[in-house]
Amino acid sequence: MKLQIEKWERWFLYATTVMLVAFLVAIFASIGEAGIHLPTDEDQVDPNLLEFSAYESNPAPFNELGSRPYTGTEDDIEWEVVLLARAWAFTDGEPVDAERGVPIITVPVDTPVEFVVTSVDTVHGILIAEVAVNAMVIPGQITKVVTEFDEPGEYAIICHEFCGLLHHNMYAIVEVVG
Ligand SMILES: [Cu+2]
Repeated sequence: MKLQIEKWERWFLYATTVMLVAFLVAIFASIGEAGIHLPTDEDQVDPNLLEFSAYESNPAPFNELGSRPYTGTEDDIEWEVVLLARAWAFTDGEPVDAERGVPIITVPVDTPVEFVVTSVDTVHGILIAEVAVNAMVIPGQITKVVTEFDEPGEYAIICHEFCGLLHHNMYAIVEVVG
């Protein structure tokens, strides 16, 4: 007996197959071309060993916080900003700005900058709305985001994962200088 499949159902089966293949291709392209992968041990740090203020004895790279020329191995990164997050503040290792009460982090314009961030307590986030920085900051996990600022000026870097009572106060300022 011949199996009867209604015309539109047949088309739906074709469409489903095409989509599954397209998704598989997308997964392999993201691994191969874009280098997107699951976190590994390399991207982790023991959050119990991290101190927010007395950071000098933290595991690397969080023993040297701040904004400076990039020292890593990637070719296309020129500047790095290493930060720590906690409820409810970011720190770049420097005293907070006396007037604003938050860190002001200076980076150069038109330069690929890598932000390297982790949390000492709970889940936080980093969002810089004007550029493509939007990532979770998880205790034990090292968050790395690369971006570039085309215009000098001030950019807010805010926590966008609700992290408790004073979540709305949790931000820092990136000052882009040209
Ligand atoms: Cu937060």
